[in-house]
Amino acid sequence: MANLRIPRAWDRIPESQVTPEERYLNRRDALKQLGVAGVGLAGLIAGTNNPLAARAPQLGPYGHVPAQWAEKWSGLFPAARNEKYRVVRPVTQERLFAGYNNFYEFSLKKDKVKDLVSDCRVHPWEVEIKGEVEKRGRYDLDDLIRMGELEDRIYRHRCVEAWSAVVPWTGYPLSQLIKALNPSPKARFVRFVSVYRPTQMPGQLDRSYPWPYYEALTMDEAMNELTLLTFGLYGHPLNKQNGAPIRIVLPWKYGFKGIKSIVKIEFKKKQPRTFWDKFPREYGFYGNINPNFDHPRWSQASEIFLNTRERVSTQIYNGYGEFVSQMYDEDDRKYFY
Ligand SMILES: Nc1nc2c(c(=O)[nH]1)N[C@H]1C(S)=C(S)[C@@H](COP(=O)(O)O)O[C@H]1N2
Ligand SMILES: [Mo]
Repeated sequence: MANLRIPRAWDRIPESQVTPEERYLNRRDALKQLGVAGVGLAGLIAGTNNPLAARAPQLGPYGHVPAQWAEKWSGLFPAARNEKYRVVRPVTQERLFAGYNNFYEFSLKKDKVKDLVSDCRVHPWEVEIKGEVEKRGRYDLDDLIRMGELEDRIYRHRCVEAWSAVVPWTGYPLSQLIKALNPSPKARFVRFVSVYRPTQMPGQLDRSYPWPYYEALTMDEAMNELTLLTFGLYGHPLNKQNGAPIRIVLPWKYGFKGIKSIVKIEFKKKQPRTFWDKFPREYGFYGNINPNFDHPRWSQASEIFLNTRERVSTQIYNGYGEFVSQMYDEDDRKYFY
């Protein structure tokens, strides 16, 4: 019973917020993690007399929220919603978004990632800051999360493979961290590196990819108000499959730019290479969303909305042109793949 903390995931969700189906799935998942079955135990753990339940932080219902972060950050979640960023389509059910993941470190199969993440340890966690910046060094994530003002933002999410979702993220603008770190005027790009942990991330054993995953932005992009340094989603700390404990979210770019599980942030003079440069026809440096420039192997004119599986039209910059179009030339293909 070493895993007694895990049932907190579902016993704290207010009954009013879950459908009967969700309630069933939550309990079933939690029981599976305990390695037991039977309603008797479920009833016992969920009972209000359980002292563990009383102290429980708010955990997500769809698994693999790191319990240590959920506990340390229980006072920070959920953050206040910033209503400036509005989305017309309905929010994607967490059950869908947490079960359909691109996270090549675990698997190329989107529906399998969630089943492979449980042994990956994401606490404690440090992020190294280096390059053309004053405040270089190693930052404990529990300090880093307090270097900006957390807020909730609902953003559209669009994968380059042409599926899309609407997701409530929790984070703070990357610009707040960058200002606090005081980069030198020579810094014109920001580079990010994901964790390298082949014993816990089976996909990293596939040597056809140049692990660890790395990505980069121009300084203007990194400072843009939309660029969110992200620690949570759906009102709780990030699920492992969604990039725990820290990732980037860029709603006007294809998802591959939104690097997960970051361990290094580097300020650079020259444009850095990215993980995908090894596959030059696949995904470019900018990756801005544009229905008029197709991927070499498929159309980008429309996308499949995960909630309903309906096909909907793609919008330029995913609908965020008012915030970002000034950074690019709309006729230059280099910005749109
Ligand atoms: N480290 C790392 N970051 C990554 C990826 C990855 O495979 N590894 N996939 C990217 C892609 S292609 C997408 S669409 C998003 C998916 O994030 P999600 O699983 O939270 O939807 O993460 C991006 N960040
Ligand atoms: Mo993607």
